[in-house]
Amino acid sequence: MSSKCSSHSNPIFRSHPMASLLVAPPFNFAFRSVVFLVIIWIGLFCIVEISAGGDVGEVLGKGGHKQREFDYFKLSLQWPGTVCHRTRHCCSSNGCCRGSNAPTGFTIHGLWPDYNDGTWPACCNGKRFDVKEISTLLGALNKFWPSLSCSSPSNCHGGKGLFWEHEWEKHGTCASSVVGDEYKYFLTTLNIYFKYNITEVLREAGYVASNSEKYPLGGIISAIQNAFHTTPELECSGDAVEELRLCFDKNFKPRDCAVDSNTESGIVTSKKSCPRYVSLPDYVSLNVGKNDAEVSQATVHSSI
Ligand code: U2P
Repeated sequence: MSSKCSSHSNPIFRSHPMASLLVAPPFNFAFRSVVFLVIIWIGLFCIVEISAGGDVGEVLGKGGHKQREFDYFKLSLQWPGTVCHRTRHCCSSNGCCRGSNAPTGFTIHGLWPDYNDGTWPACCNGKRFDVKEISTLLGALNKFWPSLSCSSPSNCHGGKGLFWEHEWEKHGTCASSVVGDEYKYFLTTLNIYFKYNITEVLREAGYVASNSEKYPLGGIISAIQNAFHTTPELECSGDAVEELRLCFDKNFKPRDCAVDSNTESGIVTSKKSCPRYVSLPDYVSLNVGKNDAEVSQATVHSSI
């Protein structure tokens, strides 16, 4: 018996590109279910990534999941003259907005435990940041580890908070086997930053903040190699140096950073790559008020 409803006899089913979906209901259902599940899975993955401030290379440990022990430290510094250039409006928590008290040399971004394969753990033990634990360090932190933005970065618990909260919860909790608790994470980072004074090394080599000079990238790298026997990692925004990173083994002896896929003999080739000649822009600070440094300190104290 020939059926008039047979797909073979119906020209619509034969010619329409979606015909195969229409003629095979069980397959159609299974296929749609798979697509649906894949979409849900991708969505959930994105939510977790975004809420932890995820980046390529990050091994997530939301909820304090155990992650493998890290291999080395990366001290990441930011050049305010470049970062602050993005400031469109001011607020008291933004170090760029301190008028004549705005930072002029490299400030701390974070001390990051990293893996040799170019990835890093994040959000490790589920502990929460408590600003009271670092109350005695706030003067130094405001000066040398300021936020250079008005936005509140994510913490590891689905919320937002201070820049220090983001750095400690995301990175510091993964370094506790070596550095210890929250207070020690900040103290250790400040000490390393003071000991390996990149701004000073560059100044001595003649590389100072300027809005007119361009410096050879090779010269900057050599100055640091000569001073600390290690090769820094550099990131730029255009030709302006934005970040400079120094790596250390777990005894805080300088070592080279893991070669990431974007790096080729010290010259980074990603979109943040530095050209052969770079600048160290001088920042003309926006001003939130006449006593900006105090405003910033007060902001932190009031949240204790
Ligand atoms: O480079 C973009 C962001 O990725 C995170 N990062 C990068 C390199 C690395 O070795 N470790 C690491 O964590 C940083 O994220 P943040 O701490 O700012 O959230 C970096 O800014």
